[in-house]
This record gives sequence, structure tokens and C-alpha cells, in this order.
Amino acid sequence: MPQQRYAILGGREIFSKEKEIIASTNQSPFYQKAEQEFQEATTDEERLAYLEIMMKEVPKHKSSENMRKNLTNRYKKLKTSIAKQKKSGKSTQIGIKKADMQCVLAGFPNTGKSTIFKTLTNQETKTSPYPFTTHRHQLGTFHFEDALIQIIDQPSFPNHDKSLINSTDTLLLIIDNLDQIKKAEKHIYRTHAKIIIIYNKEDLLSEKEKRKIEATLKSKYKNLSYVFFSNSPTKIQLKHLKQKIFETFPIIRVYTKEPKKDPSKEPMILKKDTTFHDAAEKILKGMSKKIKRAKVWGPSSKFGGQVIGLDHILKDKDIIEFQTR
Ligand SMILES: Nc1nc2c(ncn2[C@@H]2O[C@H](COP(=O)(O)OP(=O)(O)O)[C@@H](O)[C@H]2O)c(=O)[nH]1
Ligand SMILES: [Mg+2]
Repeated sequence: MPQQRYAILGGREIFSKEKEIIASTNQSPFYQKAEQEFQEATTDEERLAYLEIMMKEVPKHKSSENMRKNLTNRYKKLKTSIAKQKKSGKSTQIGIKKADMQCVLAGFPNTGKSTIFKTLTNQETKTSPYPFTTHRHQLGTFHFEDALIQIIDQPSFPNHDKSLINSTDTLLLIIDNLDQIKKAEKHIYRTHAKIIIIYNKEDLLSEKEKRKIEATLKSKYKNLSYVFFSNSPTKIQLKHLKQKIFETFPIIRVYTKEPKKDPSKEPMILKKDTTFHDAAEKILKGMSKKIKRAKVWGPSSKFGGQVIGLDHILKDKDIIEFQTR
């Protein structure tokens, strides 16, 4: 269990108060992840956003009543403090802390960015906007399998946030018309992000129109990844989009386990081509020196339970088990 916990917290020691809270009830991985983000957040707006996830994730049963109260109090305090800062005209926004996996919505007005944000995050943007000082960004998260992905909504071109577009991993370019691809170029040409074109409002297209659009995308924009979408996607369409987004991130998920126990539910999120040595160090600094014996199951193993050395390169969905001295 301690290993798993460390894995979730990325090897960081947490504040003693939080420790107490975690220890008191067994929280979901999503809660724990949000809590970690909360600890690392650099602005009150972000803290508020992560608190909101924590409040959503905390179990509703009696034993966690105190914890819920505690969270609600913190939430209220933060809200008040943000409101005060706003009134005094002090900016609270320093920057959005980048999550392991981040994607950003971009596109021309009314293409359906905010609707997609709502669909993916289940966040009602109208009723609970995250009040960044700029009144510009909406920060949310969604799950793909067991990975937590951050998504940011922002104003349409040409009022978009240039630095956000340039710095993100994955750009979701929302269009409802093919001409918009060319027109978007001058707004996004500096980005190093992977780009997924989301052709939105599929419901407004006839089969014939859709085929024509697909043919153009395949011939004129061969190198671009695209997907059709609408405001009433089927479960499969929704999963497909999430998967496509997930696959743009250069990361792998690795689960840890202790001998004779089940693997952790929450994976460690690691860069592609991470060695077992670096994974151990991410769990806890100095850990790699303490490894006595390690085994791996999954894609990087020749066979289940293969004994590995520190230089073993891990793959997505590996399970590692190790004993320490
Ligand atoms: N028919 C149709 N309308 C949509 C779809 N998605 C969004 N809309 C509508 O398009 C308008 C703009 O949506 P919004 O999400 O605010 O666009 P944004 O400006 O890009 O954030 C709204 O009236 C939405 O109801 C869709 O998939 N199909
Ligand atoms: Mg919008």
C-alpha cells in the first residue's frame, strides 16, 4: 500500500493535514490526483477548480461527513478570498499549471467549443464557471480509462490565448466548415502541439456532404488527424474522441504492485521510454538503490513475471512488482 500511495502522489511528501484526511477515508484515485494538483496549484482559481473535483469525488457516506464539511469550508473560504482579490483589482492569475496531459480547445466563434467542453467534462460552464481573472479560461478534466486529462476552453479566434496555444501538448481545432482550417493557420502556426481537427455539428450534415468533407480531409489534409463530432454523441463516439486525444500524449501508464497483491488502480503517468530506474525514482527519490528484485507483466515483458533490471524500458499498461531491501 505505501508504494501505491507514493505512486499516486508522484513521490511527493504531502502536507500533514492532507495526510490525515487521506488516511481517514480511502479516497478514489481521482480524488487523490485532484488533491495532488490542488497542492501543486499556483493560483486560487486553480485550487478552486481542483477542490470542486475533490468535492465531486468524495464519498457521500456518513464516515466522510467531516471531510465533506472540511472541503466545503475550504471551498467557501477560497471563493471569498478570490472575490476580494477581484474587487481590489489584484490579479490572481499567474498561469494555468500544466497537467501531465493537457489539451486546449480552439476555433472560430460558435463552432461549438464550449459545448464540447461541457460534453467532455460534464461541467455546466454557465452555472459554475471557473472565474479566472481574465474571465477567459475554463479549466476542466475528464477521464479516459484511468487517465485524468486536463482540458481548457478559451475565447474564439482572434481573441484566443496565444501562449496557451503555443505551449499545450494537444490542440483540438473545432471547425464546422472546411475553410476554417486554412483560416486558422495564422492563429496556430507557432504551436508545437499535436492537432486534432474536430469537425463539429455532424448532425447538420447529410451523408453526401459528410462523404465529400471526408474526401477533402483525406486528400488535402492527409497529415491531419480528424474526427466528426456533435453535441449529442453516442457513447462510442465519445470514447473514440477521448481515445484519440489520449493517444496524442507521449506518456505511458504503469501500474505498481506488491508481491501477492493486486496492482494499483491508479497508474503512474510516465514519459514514453522511461526505464524501471526512473519509474522507481519517481515513486520515491532514492528508491532505485533499494530495489532487491523486480518483475514485469504486460507489453514490455517477454513473459509474465519476467525479472527485470533497472535499465528495463517500460511500456504502456505494464505492471511492475518489486521488493525493496
Ligand atoms: N446543430 C448543432 N449545434 C451545435 C452543436 N454544438 C454546438 N452547437 C450550437 O452552436 C452554438 C455555439 O456553441 P458554443 O459551444 O457556445 O460555441 P463556441 O463559441 O465555439 O464556444 C450554440 O448555439 C450551440 O447550441 C452541434 O453539434 N450541433
Ligand atoms: Mg465558447
